[in-house]
Amino acid sequence: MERPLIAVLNGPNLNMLGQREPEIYGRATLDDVEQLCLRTAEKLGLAVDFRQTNIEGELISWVQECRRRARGIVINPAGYSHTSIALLDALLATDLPVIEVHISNIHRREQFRHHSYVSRAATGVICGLGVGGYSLALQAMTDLIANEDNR
Ligand code: CA2
Repeated sequence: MERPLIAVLNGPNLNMLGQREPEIYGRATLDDVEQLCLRTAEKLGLAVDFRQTNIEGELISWVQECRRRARGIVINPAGYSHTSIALLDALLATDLPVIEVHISNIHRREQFRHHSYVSRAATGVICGLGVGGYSLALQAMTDLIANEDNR
């Protein structure tokens, strides 16, 4: 049987992971995060399409594409979490389970990071657990998909 495809989408500046601000985001690079997701997916029997963009419209187009091809979306919208109603609308239109991931605990940081528009479209939110949050999100997604299949 074909493995369910999960899109793991990353927003702006996450390509710089591991290169600056290690006290906030740790030392893992985005390539390390992709490897972690691929290893986790292998164990869970999922397929992963891992992407990063610095362009809001591109992120929105990828979310729209997921409607046809993916069973779920794991997304770290980065700065767009706090600004983008357009990204929220795209996620709401997918009707897919969405798990929002933040590497840092946005609630312990500046006030402007405490609110995420995207959370309104999220089945669940994981924040503050470092890059391990991506792996946890894939585990949670496995359960969400299994529950859909057993309905
Ligand atoms: O904690 C997270 O994962 C964030 O989504 C990361 C975003 C930030 O705007 C959110 O409030 C929380 C920032 C991504 C930029 O990542 C960098 C990593 C290393 C160096 C510079 C930026």
